[in-house]
Amino acid sequence: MAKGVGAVTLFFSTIATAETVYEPVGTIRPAMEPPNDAVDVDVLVVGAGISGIYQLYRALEEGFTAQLIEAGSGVGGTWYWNRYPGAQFDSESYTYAYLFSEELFDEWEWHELFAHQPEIERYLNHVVDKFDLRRHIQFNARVTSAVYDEASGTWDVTDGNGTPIRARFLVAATGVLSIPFFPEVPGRDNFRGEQHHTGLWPAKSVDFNGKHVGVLGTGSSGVQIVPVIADVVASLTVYQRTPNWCTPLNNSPITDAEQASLRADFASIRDTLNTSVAGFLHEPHDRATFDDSEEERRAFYEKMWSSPGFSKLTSNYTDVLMDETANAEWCEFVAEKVRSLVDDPTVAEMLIPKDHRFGEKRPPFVTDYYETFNRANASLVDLKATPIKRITEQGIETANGVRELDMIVWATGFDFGTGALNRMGIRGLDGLALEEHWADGPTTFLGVQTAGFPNLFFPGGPHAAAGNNPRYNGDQVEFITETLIYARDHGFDTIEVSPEAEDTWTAMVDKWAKQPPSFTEKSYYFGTNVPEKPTRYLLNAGGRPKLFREIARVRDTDYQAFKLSRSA
Ligand code: NA7
Repeated sequence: MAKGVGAVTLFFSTIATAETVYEPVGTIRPAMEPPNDAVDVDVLVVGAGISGIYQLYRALEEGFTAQLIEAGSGVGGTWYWNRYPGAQFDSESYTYAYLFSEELFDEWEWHELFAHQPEIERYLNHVVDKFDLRRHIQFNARVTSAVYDEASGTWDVTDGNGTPIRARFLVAATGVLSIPFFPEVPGRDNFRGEQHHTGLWPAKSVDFNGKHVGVLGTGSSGVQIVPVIADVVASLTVYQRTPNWCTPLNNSPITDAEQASLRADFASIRDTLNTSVAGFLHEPHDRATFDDSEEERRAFYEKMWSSPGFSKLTSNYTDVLMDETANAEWCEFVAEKVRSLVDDPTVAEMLIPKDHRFGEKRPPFVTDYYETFNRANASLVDLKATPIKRITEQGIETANGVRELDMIVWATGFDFGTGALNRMGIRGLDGLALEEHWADGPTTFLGVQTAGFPNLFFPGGPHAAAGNNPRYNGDQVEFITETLIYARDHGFDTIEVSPEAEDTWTAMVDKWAKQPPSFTEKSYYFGTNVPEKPTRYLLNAGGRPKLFREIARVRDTDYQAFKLSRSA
């Protein structure tokens, strides 16, 4: 499609007026009515990740005209950009996937309990094609400015190609892990070899064969890539500032019998996932640590060690995150495992966290990570003992000298939560800049709206998930869609949360962020990984129960938390 105002207007007016354009595909219904004359589109979604795709689907299903713009050239969001070797789910595949269509659930067979990135990307492409969403998506378009026009109650959005779009509602589904963070290490541009950030991994295949590779960072991304490339590289140097409590992912193929039972159990799986506290299927345990004898505890810890992914958090002893002694005992068990897996006792000690307890930071899940350090070609550098001085043309210089490298992998994380939203040029009432409104950290209502920015929603952004992300983000998309329907049914076209409702929700988040079990400020969930970012909790510390309760209250009080009006 040609770029420019005319082309975009034509595109939107075509989809809005020709009923036949919406051929019934999947469960999407035809557009019910043409859009308001003042706008090109009712709902403009930004970002083709899991939340954005779902929001596009729901908006169309409810008869709104909708369009999605995406910076990448394909769908997937996080699962499009993070295509580094080893990238994979650590929530069970079928619990992370969409649940809105039983037909989709039935026909898609996940090959692994924890799918790898290529399969995830294939799945999301399948969803987009099955429900005929692709023609509503404009790729290679990054939003550079979104300005609210109070008179018309609409958003004027421009992308990097200069294409303007006027939307009634702007849904920024831009994700929490979309702005890669590079630490301020002098000389990064001087390096003559290849360098890649895990969160911006190139689409073309990266050749590790016979190369001397340095991996910086040992969060979830670093510990996933390390064991996968170890076989082919000439040497692998892992630069670790802080070790994490890594436990086995315990991935496995999904057998035909398991596929059949997943299909048969769809309704109960969906019900559990739609209501469970953390969005997983894992059964919570019913015993506290010291209810059991030492021998029973040992056997239980072994069971946990062999259990899939997050069950070490969700199905562990009930007090493991609450009670210091209980936590310390589980940590000691994990530490012993590390010592048993790593041949060199000095390296094993380096890999055992000393500055935080299990669950105080987001725990990564691993496959053969610890064992990698038994290889002759792998080594671990402790950056606390020997900090990086600079990147040179040849490699990385620490207090111990320069290690020459062919490639540097930056697995150094993200400007989490607010990074993307604060960079979109969002201007609300009276030209208020979102990044100024949030200068001390984000303030939201339900993690979907902020006062002063009418008709702007941001599912899956700050104050959203703490658990299996698509489940929480899906709750928010559902709530946003319901709110748009409510406004339409009552003749309103402007929706803005009241400052009081926002203050109450934000105060709840800030209060609960400090209650155990909680992440510490060492966690990037407080933004402390990015210099000069305000230290403020970026998730919904009240979790899903508080979200459900507040959504019910909004319904029961006839949307009192919002100012609903009709634009001039
Ligand atoms: P994370 O979990 O934020 O990990 C980033 C890693 O990079 C972590 O080990 C950091 O060490 C390290 N880092 C950051 N800055 C530096 C500097 N300046 N020097 C050395 N090391 C540094 O990001 P991931 O991509 O691994 O995971 C993000 C999420 O993706 C994850 O939680 C899952 O949800 C999936 P630190 O711990 O700060 O000392």
